[in-house]
Amino acid sequence: MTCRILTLQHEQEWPALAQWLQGRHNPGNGVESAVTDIINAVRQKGDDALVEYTRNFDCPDFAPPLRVSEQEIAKAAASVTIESREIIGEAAANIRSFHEAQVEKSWFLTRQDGSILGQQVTSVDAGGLYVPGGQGGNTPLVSSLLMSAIPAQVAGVPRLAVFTPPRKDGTVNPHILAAAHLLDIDEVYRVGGAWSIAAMAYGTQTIQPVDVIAGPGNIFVTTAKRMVQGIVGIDMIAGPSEVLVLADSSANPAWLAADMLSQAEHDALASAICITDDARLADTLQQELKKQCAALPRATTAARALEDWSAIVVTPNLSVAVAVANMVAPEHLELCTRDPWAVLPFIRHAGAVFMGQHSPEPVGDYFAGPNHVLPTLGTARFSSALSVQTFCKKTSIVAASSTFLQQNMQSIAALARLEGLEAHARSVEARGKK
Ligand code: HSO
Ligand code: ZN
Repeated sequence: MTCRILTLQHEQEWPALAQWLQGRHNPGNGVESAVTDIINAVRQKGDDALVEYTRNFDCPDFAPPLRVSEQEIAKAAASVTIESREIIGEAAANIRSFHEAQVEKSWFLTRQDGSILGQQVTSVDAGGLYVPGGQGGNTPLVSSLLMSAIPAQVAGVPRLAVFTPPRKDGTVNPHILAAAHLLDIDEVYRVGGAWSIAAMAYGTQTIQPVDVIAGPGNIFVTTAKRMVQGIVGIDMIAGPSEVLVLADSSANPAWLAADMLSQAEHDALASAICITDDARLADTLQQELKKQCAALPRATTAARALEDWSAIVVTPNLSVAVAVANMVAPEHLELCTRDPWAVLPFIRHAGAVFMGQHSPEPVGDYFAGPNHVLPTLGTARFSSALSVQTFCKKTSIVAASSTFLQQNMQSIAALARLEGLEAHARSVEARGKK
């Protein structure tokens, strides 16, 4: 019960590996039509639909209110240990200082003719933050709340609303509430699933719609986000977790196995790949994976991910390993080589890169500061981590001077007439008349 070893010899074999991993993308039969029904029900019945779905999927005795009261949030925050609160606070501070460096300023430039042109950055008015309850409440992703809320706060979003599924007894995990409390967020709904995404996009009797929805979720949540995209903005379509470890003979196989398992334990559809130029390392790593996986509390999930979507890939040299890694464009890329900084310039596509032996991926999941909501399934070829920009937009500013208008009036009118748009031409020419 461990993952396969593949030996890549010929260049033609590389794309197949990347394509195979995309196979995890398939949402399976029925997901899209089920989600369409859910969205329609929420649009028609509002809060009643939310209560009904929550009863059916999360908590059989669920009853309104949907919103968690401020007293409940404060009480839950007080109920967790001081150590937990301090650790959450430390992580939050690291995440905040990293995201503060992402802030983009508005800018203006002045032309010789006195015109001013610019780009003004503003945040959206409201963000909806999804926090997965995690497989029956077993893995409440407290860190994911920090990762979506903090960039939104740094962007200056005035209203943030958190959505998370209740546990079987109708309550929300106290650590999630403690994190919300620490971040001064008081709008929390004990509503999850695809129906919460519909509520965020369209609103209900008691829930105001938002402008951007962010945060990871299961296939139903993700499919719902894809369907409401355009009505609202979304951070990304995030798939199951993945890590690609690029290693040479200097790497420690026990550590590599531990890092691969850290992603494998997330989800049976998670993927953990090691690409190495050292065939001996591949064998030892395979043994380590077997041994360490068996000793994990979530061994069944991790073993499925290892068997189905993971591999140790042996390449003739390190540059082939880099080429294959770029083709996969993984969510997380660990460079466990003698000189990771020498490899970095050749990395073209990855959500986040972890440099060297002392940067195991979970450091980034929780604490380093960069965001852990990252592009998956090869989408790192064209997209980036959740960031302050997820919650911002840019407005172009045009302040033409009269000199500019007089000098360019004829050209503008000519272009307008070339397009057959006479009213456009007259709009500028009107300014030329005395
Ligand atoms: N590795 C996950 C994020 C996470 N890990 C949250 C632990 N908690 C994203 O791929
Ligand atoms: Zn993780």
